[in-house]
Amino acid sequence: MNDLRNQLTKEGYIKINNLIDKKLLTKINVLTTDLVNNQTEKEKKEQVSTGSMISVSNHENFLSLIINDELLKIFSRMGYNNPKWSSGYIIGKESNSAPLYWHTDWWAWDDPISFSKEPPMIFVMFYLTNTNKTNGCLRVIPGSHLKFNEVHKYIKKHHSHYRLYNNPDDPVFKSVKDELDVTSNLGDVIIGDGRILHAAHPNLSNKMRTVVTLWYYPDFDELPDHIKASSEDHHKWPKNWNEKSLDILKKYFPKYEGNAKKIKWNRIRYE
Ligand SMILES: O=C(O)CCC(=O)C(=O)O
Repeated sequence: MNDLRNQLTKEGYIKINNLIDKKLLTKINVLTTDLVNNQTEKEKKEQVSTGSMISVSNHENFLSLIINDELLKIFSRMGYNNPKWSSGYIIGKESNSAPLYWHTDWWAWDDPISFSKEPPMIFVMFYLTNTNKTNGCLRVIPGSHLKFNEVHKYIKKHHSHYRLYNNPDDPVFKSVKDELDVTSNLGDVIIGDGRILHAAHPNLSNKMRTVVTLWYYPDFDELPDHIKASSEDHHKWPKNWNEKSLDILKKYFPKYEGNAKKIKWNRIRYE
């Protein structure tokens, strides 16, 4: 196994510096800033802790990140030669906004696959500005994709509850001793095991801080049938893209046509 794959397996995340064309990201940032600013007051109130949650499937321009040659080369270096993309969000944290709560992105915590060494699902984060502790960079608990951590015990409710940021004193928003800040520069990507505990600092700067997070199944075809079947609820096939873009996306979109029974989603790890 190569270094990147080793590090992802051991720590639960990796950062690749200077991978994505900065001009492309700057253009995308203009679009995302518009989209975030155009949210309704209701949407803003429902997403105080996360910041905006706008699906990339609504906008064709995100194909350049979803099927990005440089990213695919990294996947291939890691031995992921047949990755499938499932969904993604534009997460814009406005100036002076709240911290993001501790969470994992994985959804099958009742299933034994959750405790396998290899990541069933990964996230790829493209931050559209440089990030640091002041403007809301990512924080992670290295190793928590595999090992149970005290912070797992803090997470008791569904995301929709924590998003409201009703109780800023809840420990899900707080810094913890095992956490590590993952700062980034424009052009870097952060790839993480979907099971790792992660959060973000509040954005205390006077500028918007946006990340585009995309989720992939690095080895979809190797997953057990009931996981493939259940994963469908995560997939966001775009409705309004043109035929050419959909045709490109098709090859990277997960497909399961068997009859396996879906399992119940569980986003909370209890042990
Ligand atoms: O907003 C961030 O910095 C992190 C986003 C995140 O945790 C996620 O997309 O799962």
